[in-house]
Amino acid sequence: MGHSAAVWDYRAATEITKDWNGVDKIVLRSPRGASARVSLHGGQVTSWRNEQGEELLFTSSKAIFKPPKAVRGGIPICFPQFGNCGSLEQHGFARNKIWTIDENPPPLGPNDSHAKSFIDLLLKPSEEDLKCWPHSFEFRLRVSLAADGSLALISRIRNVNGKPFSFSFAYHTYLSVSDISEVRIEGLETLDYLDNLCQKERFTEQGDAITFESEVDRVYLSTPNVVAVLDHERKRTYVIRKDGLPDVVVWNPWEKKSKSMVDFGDDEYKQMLCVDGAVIEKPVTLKPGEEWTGRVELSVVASTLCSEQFDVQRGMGF
Ligand code: TA6
Repeated sequence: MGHSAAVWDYRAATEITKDWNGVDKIVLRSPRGASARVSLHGGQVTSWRNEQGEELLFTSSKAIFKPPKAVRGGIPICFPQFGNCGSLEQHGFARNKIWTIDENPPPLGPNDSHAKSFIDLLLKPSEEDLKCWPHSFEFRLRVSLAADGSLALISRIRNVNGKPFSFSFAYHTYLSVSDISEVRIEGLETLDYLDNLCQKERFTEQGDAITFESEVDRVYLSTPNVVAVLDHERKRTYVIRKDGLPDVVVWNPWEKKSKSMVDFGDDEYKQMLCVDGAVIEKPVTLKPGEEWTGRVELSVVASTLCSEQFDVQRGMGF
């Protein structure tokens, strides 16, 4: 599409179609051909493509596209919990609910970007939901695609004057990588993490970039607001900028666990890595009327840049 930015028809930048199960899906487009797709099923980003049309998020070839199972891939929204057991599903119910389009969202903050291709979604508990999680919340999610193709998600969760409640949260982000053994993460060095493979015991990461030779399932704590995932083979680096999300989940199931998941190919662990902006160690507590905001921005840069060159001080492009 040969639009120049000056005449880009932003109305065409956001279109609504139907998903695999007849649920509305929103397509966001940038002037230079990048795109993102968001399903009202779970408020889940199911695709994010660069200007060359390359898919940047992983979705399993065996994903189950049947509610209430969450689609294995994209960016599932995990709320009101992540990784806990108990009466709720392990990663909460938000990703298994049908969201609505929020026609009249309250304005975002002055620092939030006003990308012209965006969608505002809303999730509120049904009477049924209140039986299993008795808290009156409003969850507003803005997904936006900037002119440079970066993808931003802004979650605003408000306690609608019910009793105080606490929650944990994650943008469960399945990144597409060429070969997990050629991938490293920069930005989490020397941090403490909880290891889900050792009963959430606390360890300290060593001093250099994280690489992958076996299953990894960790929650890194008190992390910096910029983390880089370097895909050596594709000479591509994902830069994850976040705000309000102190923790980072890093997960690759490796071979044995891959074979145990029906909605995941036996060898697919080689082409994916979850790096999730999250708030897990210290759940958020909202008093009546209070609101929490969690932002993440995903962008891709050529890996010829070393991490010091990432524009860490660049404002969040929200
Ligand atoms: O820490 C990430 C994790 O909790 C893993 O233990 C694994 O369960 C992964 O999330 C996948 O979760 P999901 O609910 O998407 O199957």
